[in-house]
Amino acid sequence: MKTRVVIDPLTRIEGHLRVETVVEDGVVVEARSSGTLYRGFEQILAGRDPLDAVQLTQRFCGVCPSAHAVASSQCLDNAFGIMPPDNGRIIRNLIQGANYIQSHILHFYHLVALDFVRGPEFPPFIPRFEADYRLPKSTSDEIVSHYVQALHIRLKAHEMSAVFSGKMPHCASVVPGGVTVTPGVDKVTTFLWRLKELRDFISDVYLPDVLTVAEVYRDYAEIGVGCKNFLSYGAFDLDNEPVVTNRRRFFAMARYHSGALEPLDPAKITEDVTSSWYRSASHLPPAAGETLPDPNKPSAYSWLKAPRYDNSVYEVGPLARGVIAYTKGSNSAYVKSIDNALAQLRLKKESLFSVLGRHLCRAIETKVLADAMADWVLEIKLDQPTATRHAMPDSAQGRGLWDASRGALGHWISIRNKLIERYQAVVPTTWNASPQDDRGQPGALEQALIGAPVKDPNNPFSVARIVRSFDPCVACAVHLVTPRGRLLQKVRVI
Ligand code: NFE
Ligand code: MG
Repeated sequence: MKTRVVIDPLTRIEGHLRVETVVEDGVVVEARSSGTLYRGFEQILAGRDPLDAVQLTQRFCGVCPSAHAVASSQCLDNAFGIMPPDNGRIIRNLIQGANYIQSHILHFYHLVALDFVRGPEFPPFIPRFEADYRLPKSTSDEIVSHYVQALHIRLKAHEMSAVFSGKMPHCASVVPGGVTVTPGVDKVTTFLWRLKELRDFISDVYLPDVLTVAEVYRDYAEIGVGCKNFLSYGAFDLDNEPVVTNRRRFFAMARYHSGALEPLDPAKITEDVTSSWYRSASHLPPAAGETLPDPNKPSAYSWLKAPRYDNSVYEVGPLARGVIAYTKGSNSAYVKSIDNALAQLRLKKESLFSVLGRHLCRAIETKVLADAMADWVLEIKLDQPTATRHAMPDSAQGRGLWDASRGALGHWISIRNKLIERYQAVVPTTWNASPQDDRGQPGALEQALIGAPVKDPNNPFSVARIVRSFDPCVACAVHLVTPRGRLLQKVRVI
């Protein structure tokens, strides 16, 4: 018997995501992921001063504004033909690093832990799917206490960012050419002090909690597998090479396709709109992208477009970065941490392609990154400049390719008469939660759902766990808000 299971909206994520599955004999056989908001930022940007893009694109989202600040300023660096000096590069990395840390801690404790840990009997811990809580009460209570501690820790990460970004969310200091902040001993020590507290929390609380949950939910190392193609633009620049595909990054730019690492050619990225509510042409590269809404398009079911690389579906995010780092082997701390986690959980490398693999890689990269940031902050040279000057060209094109915490983030600009002629962003959740493309291939999240077990269609907790393992953010992904009914959680079984 076929049963249609609709979760709309899928809660505890940013924005409104609707997930519809068809379940047959206890297994998902069809899945549709729909971004249900249209935002229209790309239209807002057209005709404005290019320098506004760094501030306006940060308003896509309050969770990952730092990534938009960096991608947008790198997009303008590229259009202006400039690169930041070392200090500008390092301080952008530190601002972005602070945001990865807070975002990953937010994801585990506040967006996902309650899928696995039974909280107390009052909001926000209820309502919930009532099934499959496996941890003893004492362990659950301890992780719930860390849920509260994590709220304070995220504040520290925001403060750490604000030392150099001026404020959080929505940084003030990131500009084309670098950053406007003047570093001093006071800022470096304040940053280091906050970082020490965060590193202690990551090593002593966050990573152990993820491993504790993983141990009792080891079957989720085989659930939510996905397309097994991974793409990352990389992040955290280690040199000032102008050509981004040649630049050395702490997380490497690469693709993992059919089990092997391949270079990434950004010219092969296009966005299909057959299943999306747009009347613009399908299969356009983002640099020539158009965003013309058509809410009555019959073939469509999402406001998200479907980004594809060389017509293939790719997953982006911490698992993509983890698989690339592990296969490449050049980031030894990352490789070692993944090996340790797999050994502790008695899992094979292939188990990374799963719900658990996404959570493990997210926690591990938080530690590896926070450790590296302690070295980076000491590379700042207090008497050196932090920004390179630019001249506004009459006409230019630029692109910024950079991994946000949730994965590959691209900004593309076209400048004409010193104004923005066209601005396009392709964000991580658009890659992951995309609908079917022109060839009918389901998106990465849809593929992860197909084949998943759903024992009781009235209680589809496995679907929620798979979706949330991607850390979807629909605010980022569709860029306008239309009012909708404020349903807390609706599970419709037809
Ligand atoms: Ni709204 Fe974002 C990140 C970006 S996700 S959180 O990380 O860019 O699509
Ligand atoms: Mg877009």
